[in-house]
Amino acid sequence: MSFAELWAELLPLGRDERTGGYRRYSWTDADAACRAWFARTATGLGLRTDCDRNGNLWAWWGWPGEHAAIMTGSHLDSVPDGGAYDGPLGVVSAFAAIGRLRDDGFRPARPIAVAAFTEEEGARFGVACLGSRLLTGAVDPATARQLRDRDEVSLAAAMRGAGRDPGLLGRDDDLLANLGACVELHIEQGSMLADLDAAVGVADGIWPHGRWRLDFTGRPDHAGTTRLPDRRDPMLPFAATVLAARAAAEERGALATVGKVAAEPGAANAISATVHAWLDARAPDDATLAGVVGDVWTTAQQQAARHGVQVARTQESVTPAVTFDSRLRDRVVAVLGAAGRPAPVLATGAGHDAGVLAGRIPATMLFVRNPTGVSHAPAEHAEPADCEAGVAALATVLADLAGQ
Ligand code: HGY
Ligand code: MN
Ligand code: MN
Repeated sequence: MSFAELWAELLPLGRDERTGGYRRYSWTDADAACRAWFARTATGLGLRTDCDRNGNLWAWWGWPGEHAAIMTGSHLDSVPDGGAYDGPLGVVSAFAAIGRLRDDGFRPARPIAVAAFTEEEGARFGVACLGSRLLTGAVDPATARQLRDRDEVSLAAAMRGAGRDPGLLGRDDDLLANLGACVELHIEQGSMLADLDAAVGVADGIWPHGRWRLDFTGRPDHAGTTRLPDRRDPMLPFAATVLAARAAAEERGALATVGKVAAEPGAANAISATVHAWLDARAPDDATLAGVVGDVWTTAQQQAARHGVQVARTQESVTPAVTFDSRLRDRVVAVLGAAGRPAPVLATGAGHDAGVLAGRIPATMLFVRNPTGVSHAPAEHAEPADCEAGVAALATVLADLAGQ
């Protein structure tokens, strides 16, 4: 099947009609529909499919064992009202590239595996790249089983509800031993390729980044009768903390965002009891990231004390700086150049499963041009011709890496 046909089949799954965004959260009905699409597509290509102990999906061209596989793919889950391309572009392109190699009569000397990692966005259970972190042992399985979504459903319960055994979660060295290298294709989540007038780029590294939950606990009371000096309003230190995040990012040349907040109990005419806020921070190096988070935390504590509010901080996930394997990167750049597809090398502030796997196996990424740079939003887009260029580039790279 062509890229366009595969893309069209996946496109309606998990799409919210009102916003036009995707709500593909792990272990939900939308996720199950995406998983069924993955299995159907892989089977149609004659690939053997498998779900690993951590819920990640695999499709194998050739048998793992004698030679370590070249793995590609990405993820199918989304942020709330995410775009169509972040994740799925890498999975669809992987299947399309394999179809193209098959049609060209290519016979891999080493296996090729397509992966779809679970909960890459951490949109339901809070930990980004949860599936690849569990696979590599970067997350403790007992802790992961206890993660809870906004309705207090644990990951263990959600997996059981989807027919999976959460008792099997954890580092999987046998599977990792079958993987020789990772090449994840992804839409660019910025506009560097558009500025460079290039359809496809190669990743150099990923900025260190992480997310932290801040819980401000005050005293709920009446909005119309409580005198201002008597209030312990958690909204006030929260608001100061949002502004501090912006200031710290500006001062240190970093990025900091509070994109999610929940005030409880949430009455318009009452002072809140608690405010939960999530800080996402990213920086060019680990020390700068620590500086930003330290600045924000200092303000949160000072402002909480000033307003008689308690504040607590929980680190939900942190990924240190990733520098992708330079030999693999150079080889990919050379192979694409030789094929008449020159690809510039880019760094990114967005996190990826390839960045987690890079700690265990040589990894690299291909980026596909995003004309506006918008991502994590319904307007995220890539032109069909650029998607085809991505498939061609991925097929070229896979033929090189799996051909000997
Ligand atoms: O949030 C990220 O950086 C990625 O898009 N998951
Ligand atoms: Mn994303
Ligand atoms: Mn992604």
